[in-house]
Amino acid sequence: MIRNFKFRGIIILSTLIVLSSVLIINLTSEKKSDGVEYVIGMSQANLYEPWRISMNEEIMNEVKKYKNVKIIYKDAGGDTNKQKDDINELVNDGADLLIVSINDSEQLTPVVSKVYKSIPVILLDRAVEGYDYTLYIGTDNNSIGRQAGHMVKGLVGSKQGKVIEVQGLLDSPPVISRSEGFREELKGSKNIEIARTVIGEWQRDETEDKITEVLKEDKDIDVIFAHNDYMALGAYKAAYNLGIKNIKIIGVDGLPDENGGLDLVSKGILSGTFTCPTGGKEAVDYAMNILNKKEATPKRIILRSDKVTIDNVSKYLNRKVTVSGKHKKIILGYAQLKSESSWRDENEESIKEAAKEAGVDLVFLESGTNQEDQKKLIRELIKMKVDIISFSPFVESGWDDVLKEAKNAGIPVVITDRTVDSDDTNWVSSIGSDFLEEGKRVARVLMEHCDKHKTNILEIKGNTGSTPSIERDQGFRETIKNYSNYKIIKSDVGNFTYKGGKEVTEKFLRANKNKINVLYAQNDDMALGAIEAIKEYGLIPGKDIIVLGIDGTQRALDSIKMGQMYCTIGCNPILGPQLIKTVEQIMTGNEVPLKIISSEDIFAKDNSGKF
Ligand code: GYE
Repeated sequence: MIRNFKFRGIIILSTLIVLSSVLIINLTSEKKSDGVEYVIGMSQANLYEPWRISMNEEIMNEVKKYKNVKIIYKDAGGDTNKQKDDINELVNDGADLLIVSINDSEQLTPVVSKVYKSIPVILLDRAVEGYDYTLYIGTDNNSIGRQAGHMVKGLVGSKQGKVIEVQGLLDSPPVISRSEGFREELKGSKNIEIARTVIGEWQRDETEDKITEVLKEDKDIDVIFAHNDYMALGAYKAAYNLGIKNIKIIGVDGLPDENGGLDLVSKGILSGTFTCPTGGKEAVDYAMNILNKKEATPKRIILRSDKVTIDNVSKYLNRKVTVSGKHKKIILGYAQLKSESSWRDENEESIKEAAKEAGVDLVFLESGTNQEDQKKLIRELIKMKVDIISFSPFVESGWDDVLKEAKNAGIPVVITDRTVDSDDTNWVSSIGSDFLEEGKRVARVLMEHCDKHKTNILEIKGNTGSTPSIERDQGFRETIKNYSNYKIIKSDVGNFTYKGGKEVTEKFLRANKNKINVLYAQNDDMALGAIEAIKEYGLIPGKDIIVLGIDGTQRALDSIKMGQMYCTIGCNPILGPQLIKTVEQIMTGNEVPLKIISSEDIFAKDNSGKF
């Protein structure tokens, strides 16, 4: 009996295996048979918000350019459980890549993380917790809130002002960020009171009903800031129907179609709106890069959000991007100081190679050692009337003058590697790493490795005032601050050079002997210089002192293999391809992302076999 039962089981199992493989062959052959090479799955949170309808339309229009791509759309109708099912169905139907605009970030994090193990995942608008995705594309919602707050201050002036804030879906990430930015911006304005907060759920009619009730109680409102134009229109209708004409209304999204934000501003219904690009076009563009295994894909792309009022709305309404795809010979000017590190050497090489490969004329000026020297190079490029200028700012502050000179000369500026604290209207795009996260990662690796021991840390920083030096320090300190057994007992400047790292370490060891058991250098060159000093002092790196670095240079990886450095956090120097892609997009009249943030890895002793 048992033998028969087993035999029958084997038959059923093998039938299932045959059937499923036939199905897979069918699917694959079906894809192949109608010339489809790639299937993209698109999971949309809902299609009852105009902004999301616009997102899907953008995706649809972009996908049309690729004859070998099929895209399957799913609409979750605002139901997170349905979105989970939609995503699983798309994967099971053989999608080669998933684009998802998330309904609920927390609930979908494990689902996305699981899919990411098998196919690339592009997140649109809302991210998940952690980094288990290929690429995130969205806007800086805190900045949108701040800009709205700034506009409210301008509309109210110095008199007393009462404001209503209309939020979208309660506790959704964009609502939290927009509201935080909005309220931070208004904190110092004692004459402005946010009298009411209304939850409009992103919907026009719901907002109209709620604002009607509010205005019936209190007509003395000066400004209404709604987190999207759809709700702003609802607020306008409520005020209009009550005969209240003097309330100024601000929205977000800036869609071009009828009753979209641009239309409402041009008709004087809204005092202003802030563009909130959906990222649909960029998602398809990068999806094709990923599927065709083209140059390194960034980890995050932050799209620019512009303020639109009656003064500039026509520019946005008439913006027919003349994407000719063709451009005249581009002359790109790059202003670089004398290289201070092997990272810089690699970065320089990647820019030169990418320009050469793309046929872009590169005027690469390299001299000087400080900000004034770098400004001289930039001014030289302005005089040469290059098409675009790019540079890695030596320090964060003090660039307004030369950036404005380039802007006035009609030369767009792309910031690479490090960033500036100048207003983002003074430059076009920024390409580089998340230095804060790098600092946090070093601390996390340290804490995993020395979780219980008392650790006295020597920190060796890059050049003072540079973004990586500021943010790698901030990220590291933020991560260890609640753990009393991790203590930075000395922080000194090594200027990102091998020599600087060696000298700082020599000086410390002479004065303090082996009072430290961890050395955190903000780049690998300084870490390797420090290791030389540790050995000359008679101590053993990796045993007496754990050495941590950032950059992921080959020499650092070799040092980890030799047991001297413990870890290095990747900081991608290969920014050339992304820079040239951005330069070409600018020259062909395309909108380019405000920030493009690199994807990076961690290289530590316990994963040394992987590199
Ligand atoms: O970490 C360091 C270089 O700006 C990210 O500068 C770059 C840093 C890099 O000197 O090696």
